Amino acid sequence: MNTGMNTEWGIIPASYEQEPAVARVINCNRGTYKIAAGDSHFNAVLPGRLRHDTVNAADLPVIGDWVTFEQMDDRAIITQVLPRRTVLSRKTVGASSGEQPLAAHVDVVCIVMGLDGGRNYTARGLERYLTIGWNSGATPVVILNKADVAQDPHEVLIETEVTAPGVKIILTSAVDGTGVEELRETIGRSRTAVLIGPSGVGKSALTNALLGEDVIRTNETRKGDKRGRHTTTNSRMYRIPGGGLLIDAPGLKELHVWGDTDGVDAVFEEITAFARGCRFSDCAHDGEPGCAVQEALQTGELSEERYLSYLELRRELEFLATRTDARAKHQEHLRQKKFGKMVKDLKKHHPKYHMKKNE
Ligand SMILES: Nc1nc2c(ncn2[C@@H]2O[C@H](COP(=O)(O)OP(=O)(O)O)[C@@H](O)[C@H]2O)c(=O)[nH]1
Ligand SMILES: [Mg+2]
Ligand SMILES: [Zn+2]
Repeated sequence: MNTGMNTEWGIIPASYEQEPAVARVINCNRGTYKIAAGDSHFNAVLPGRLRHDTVNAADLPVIGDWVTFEQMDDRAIITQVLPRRTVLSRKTVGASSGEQPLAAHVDVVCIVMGLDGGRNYTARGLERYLTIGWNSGATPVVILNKADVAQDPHEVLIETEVTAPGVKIILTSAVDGTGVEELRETIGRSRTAVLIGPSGVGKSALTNALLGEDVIRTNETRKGDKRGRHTTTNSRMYRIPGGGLLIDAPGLKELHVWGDTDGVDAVFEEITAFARGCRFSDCAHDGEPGCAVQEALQTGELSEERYLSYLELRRELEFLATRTDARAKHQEHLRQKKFGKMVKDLKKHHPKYHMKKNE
């Protein structure tokens, strides 16, 4: 299998290695981009035509994307977004049910939670992040940060093993350096990792620890600042000394899951295992006869919280699937309309068609 070409900015997607100008999006801030190819960096823009022709907003470049470009002096014009090998997405905030990609071509999705109490770590929140982590096509990893101030870090570790079965969990502290080397190894040489999680859990502090310098401001420096806690307003990619690429994504206030229900099945591995014993293969585990999941709930083998969370996440994604079908139909309609107009214009202006008419 052709897996693409390895470069200092990661792996160029297969069959595009020979393109003369391929670069990776390393900074993305409200429609302006920074792209990198080898040692060259360019400020890049998207031509209006490309923006206009993109029917689905999710296909516009995001951090981590591979793009082709044309160089214009010291600037670049993005000409194409290459097919994504993996993409981490959430549902757009608000009533619309569109896809909002957060990072493309990632190998490791590091879900950061803070052990300093409060809402910086909840099992239900973690399940949501894990769902989009699995759905991205990359491998999720859980980072339990602020180990230095945790009451009982090892107890949390055991709890997390239940919430995130089969997922690597790393206990870290950006303050005393615990686990930072393990995190560095996990991200590894020439792989792309993204840090996601609620605001204030220490994503920027961990990035600084991995980079060995304070490149990003953490929230502390902004204390008393009215603009508040959301220090990271854009996404950036960093090269970690010794190997690996790291994306520090903006903190998410709300996490609406995106993707299909496979992600949920991966997060709730024990429920998936019980479900193999259900009488009906399409059992929704919501009151059907002969349901092995319900049975496990009765015997206490399955926790009620996990079960309810599972049903809720499945419901959200199933609802999304019906909306997405409708949207896909609409987009296909738009594409056909654009194509129809193109053919009509062509016929109108092309001499061959005029000749035929006059014959
Ligand atoms: N005690 C402790 N504080 C931390 C740790 N990591 C980050 N912090 C603090 O938590 C706050 C939020 O950190 P920041 O990196 O900005 O969080 P982000 O919003 O996830 O990027 C700052 O005041 C950091 O100094 C840690 O491991 N231990
Ligand atoms: Mg930050
Ligand atoms: Zn069932």
